Amino acid sequence: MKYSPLQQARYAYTPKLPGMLRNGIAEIGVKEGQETQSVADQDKIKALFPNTYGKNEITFEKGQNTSESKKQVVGVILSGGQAPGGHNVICGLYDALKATNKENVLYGFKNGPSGLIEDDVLVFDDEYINEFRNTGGFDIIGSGRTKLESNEQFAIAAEVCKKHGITAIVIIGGDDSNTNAAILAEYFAAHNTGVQVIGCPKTIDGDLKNEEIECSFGFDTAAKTYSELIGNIERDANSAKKYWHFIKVMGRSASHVALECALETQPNICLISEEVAAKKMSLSQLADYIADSVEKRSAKGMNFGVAIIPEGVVEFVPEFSTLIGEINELLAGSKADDFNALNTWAEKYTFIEQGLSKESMTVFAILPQGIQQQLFLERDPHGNVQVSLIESEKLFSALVADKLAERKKNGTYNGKFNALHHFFGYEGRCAFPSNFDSDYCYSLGYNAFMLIQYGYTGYLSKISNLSKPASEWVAGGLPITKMMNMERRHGEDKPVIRKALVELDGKPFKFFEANREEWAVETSYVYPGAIQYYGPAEVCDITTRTLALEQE
Ligand code: FBP
Repeated sequence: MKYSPLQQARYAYTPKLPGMLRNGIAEIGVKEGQETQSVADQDKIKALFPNTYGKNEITFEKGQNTSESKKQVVGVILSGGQAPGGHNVICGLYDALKATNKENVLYGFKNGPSGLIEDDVLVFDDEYINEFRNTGGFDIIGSGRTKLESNEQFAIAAEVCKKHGITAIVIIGGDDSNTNAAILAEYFAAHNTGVQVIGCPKTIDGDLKNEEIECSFGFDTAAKTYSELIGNIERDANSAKKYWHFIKVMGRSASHVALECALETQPNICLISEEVAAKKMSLSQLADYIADSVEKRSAKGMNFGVAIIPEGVVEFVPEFSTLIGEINELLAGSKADDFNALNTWAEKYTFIEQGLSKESMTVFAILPQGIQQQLFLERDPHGNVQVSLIESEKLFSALVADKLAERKKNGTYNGKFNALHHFFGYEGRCAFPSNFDSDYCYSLGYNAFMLIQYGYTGYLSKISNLSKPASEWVAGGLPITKMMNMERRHGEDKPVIRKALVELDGKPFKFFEANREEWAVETSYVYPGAIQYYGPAEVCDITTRTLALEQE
């Protein structure tokens, strides 16, 4: 394999561990904190997790290692979408495991949770793992979105673990995967399998966080990658002065990524889905809001600008989510075949007109035809519209163009509006992890092994104090049940980790809110440039603006 100069250089990078984990395995002691309770629905969660509920919080500290010395055989799984730094979680886990006992073994289950059920596995050794140090991607073992959630699957998992003598499983995933990690931990404990389960918080979306887990890994690198590109586009826009750029950024439902990019680049517009839902904003209001900025800038001679659109925003527009619900109904079961049997768009349009409520038809009618057709093309395996595939950047620019045409007719606007469209998503998920993500992920993996070694199960590996230098980071563990509440999913009440959306009274949003009016009219762009891996710490080791503001 041919390596780029940067990849070769990154092999030599030594990730920074929290100060308390730096003295060698023999000097990592443990301190048990308070007993924990779930964030809500305590009685229900306790009843569902009788063996793993209410455990104590854990902090590691410099001291005598008092863990039991037994051979550990650990299996690791990467679950869900890629996030920069996943390889380093595995490297940290491997290094701690081998530093504790050379005989310890690390298995990697391939292509996500299905690897555990299918017993599709590899054994890590130095040569293999060294290829992946400080690199992006999940190709070290592959990832997948199969969910481990049924007792049948858990029983097979227990058999596979028994076959390999596995003592612990580490699941690297987002809120759903870690919810399932907690359920698996409970199952293994209830069935006396002797297999521990530890989770690690992953997702570029940044929505697996709370008072305890300060951020999920990958968010830092992905947001910085998108911000670099947005900054470059801003500078291009400000040079050519002839385009409005509509940029959709990834983040399936929460707008943390969009908000972070806005804080880093100060664009003219950034929609925040959570605000759209809270204020019950309509598509027309949102289009007017953007058109106001276009008009005001045009009046100052600036027929250019940049608007950031979060990937999931349309789902937060109340009228649009009602429309999606009705379309799902309209095409449920065999009705989809009737629809597909129609030959022309005109026939299909009549079918839609007859099936939708008057209100939803009004929303549907204002959409550009391309988006209308997308709504009927893209279905997930359950037959639902895949909202994340809707080209919302094109939707908003088309709606804004309509608004501007009206304003032109009314004589309030006389500018030029040329829109260009971008989607930044997959570009950011496998970038070389920033120094922050390299260090954070390695620490998460190293720490996960310490939790295993000390016998804990149903815990999330936790590294905190992240806005400070790594030497001041705090390592420990958090019982996953502490983050859970009951939510209605697919018609049933289920125990789940609460998803963290952007808080409208939180400091990151407040900062954005206080500045956005000025950014909408002036050209206040900031150009963050590419992620730097070498150089002064204030350039290379900075965290996100979100984390800095949250921990101010
Ligand atoms: P995870 O929640 O699994 O980390 O994935 C997040 C994400 O990157 C979203 O931002 C995006 O909507 C989605 O994955 C895309 O999924 P896929 O890779 O299946 O196309």
